[in-house]
Amino acid sequence: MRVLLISSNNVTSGLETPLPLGLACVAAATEKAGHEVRLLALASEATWEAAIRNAISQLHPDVIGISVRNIDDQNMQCAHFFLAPLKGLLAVCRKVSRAPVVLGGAGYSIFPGSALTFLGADFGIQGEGEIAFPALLSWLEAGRRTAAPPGVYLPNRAALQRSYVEYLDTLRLPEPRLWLDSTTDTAARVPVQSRRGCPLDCVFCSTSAIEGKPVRKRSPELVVAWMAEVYARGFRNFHFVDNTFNLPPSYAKDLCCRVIDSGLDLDWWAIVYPKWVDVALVQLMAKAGCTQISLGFESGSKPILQMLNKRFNRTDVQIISEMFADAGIERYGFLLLGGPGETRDTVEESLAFAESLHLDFLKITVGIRIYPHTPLAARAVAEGAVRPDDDLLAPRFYLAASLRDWLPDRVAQVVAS
Ligand code: B12
Ligand code: SF4
Repeated sequence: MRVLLISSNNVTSGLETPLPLGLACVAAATEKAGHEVRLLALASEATWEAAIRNAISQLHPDVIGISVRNIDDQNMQCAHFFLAPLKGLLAVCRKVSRAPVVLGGAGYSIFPGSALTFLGADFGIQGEGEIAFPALLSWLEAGRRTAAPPGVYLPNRAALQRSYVEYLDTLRLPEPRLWLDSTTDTAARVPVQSRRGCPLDCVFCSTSAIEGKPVRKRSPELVVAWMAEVYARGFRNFHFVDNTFNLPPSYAKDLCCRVIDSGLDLDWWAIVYPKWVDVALVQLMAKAGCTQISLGFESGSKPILQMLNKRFNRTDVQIISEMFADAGIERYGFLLLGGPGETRDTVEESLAFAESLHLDFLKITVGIRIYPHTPLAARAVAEGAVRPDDDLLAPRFYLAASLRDWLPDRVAQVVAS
């Protein structure tokens, strides 16, 4: 089959647009299954409509896959809902092609039923696409005679239970030629994924809908061999997109040792959970080329950390933050204010705590995006903050009622100072 894969992430609200690693993974698996594939990354196209028309008239695709990475920008003060412009994109595909349209991607996976209905596509795949998308193509080729493959959503029909690939090595990272062409800026940060899944169950988190809970790993040697291949094309900046780089710590250390042994001169960024970090890991990360980490501690108040189901305390954050500072690694801290139980006192405690860390950068978010099937969603329904039948696709946020008139201004004041 001829397959056109479109990265719809043409977000224009001033956000950094990441290279489409996820879609490239699907492209690699689809090509391996014997199909002809073209990947169109709209983020790098000035005029998306002409780009789609051109691609369709050149390829005459039998199937069009669209990657929906973002639903919104998680910004309660001025929420951008990215699915509305996506409807226009789908309309252009429909106008010039009769190929069925399949949705997938991180954002889509959180809302597999409601996003499919909203966008009016033919199929959707929740979670990783490397197995399910080629399976869907085979099913379409065979004339749809059996039930749709696991993980595939049809309009108004729930999917058969999806499964996860346990050994990620069976899903190879995509070859650079598929998505890093001669026009890609070699200064860009190339996303790299060594693990999938997060078992930590923070009350607001959507990750399990995308990647599942168990941590599934690639062999460190394969990850580093892949980075070397990308490096050989002139890229030295990477971004580990794993949810928790330091989980499990033994794996993180092994990965760093392999990078060090490879002798590659890398500069990379990772997401660190402020627990299970020791000096040895931090030193290995620094030696392997880590220059920046994001440290999502979210709060500096004990009851709020407990309410968010965080497994660390203030002392953990303090000690770990200092370790990274001592190693010369920049720390981007994140506060998430306004959740259940938050009061003016807990907010002030968190702000003072964040200041005491002397971070290199601090992002403060007011209000927590509510995702389906999370403890936060259940709480918001129980408190009457959202209706039980709200599918939460259009962005909804939790903000403690007593803080609504005060917190946004207080944070604006802090940011301005
Ligand atoms: C790393 C990360 C970032 C990094 C990206 C760095 C980089 N250079 O790549 C940074 C920090 C820059 C970032 C920024 C943002 N992010 Co972010 N990010 C992530 C994270 C943790 C991993 C994404 C990733 O790369 N995954 C690895 C790849 C391999 O997986 P994948 O893309 O999901 O692809 C797989 C499947 O989805 C599927 N698939 C993908 N495409 C397709 C297409 C088809 C047709 C099919 C069938 C299947 C399929 O198959 C792929 C392979 O298995 C996710 C959370 C998560 N765990 O997914 C959030 C996430 C995607 N981000 C999110 C958000 C909101 C943002 C921001 C808007 C935040 C902000 N306000 O700035 C910006 C948007 C930036 C932009 N312009 O897109 C949300 C999106 C949900 C939503 N509400 O919209 C997520 C889901 C986090 C969350 N809250 O749950 N992000
Ligand atoms: S640590 Fe991060 S990915 Fe894991 S559950 Fe918490 S917020 Fe989600």
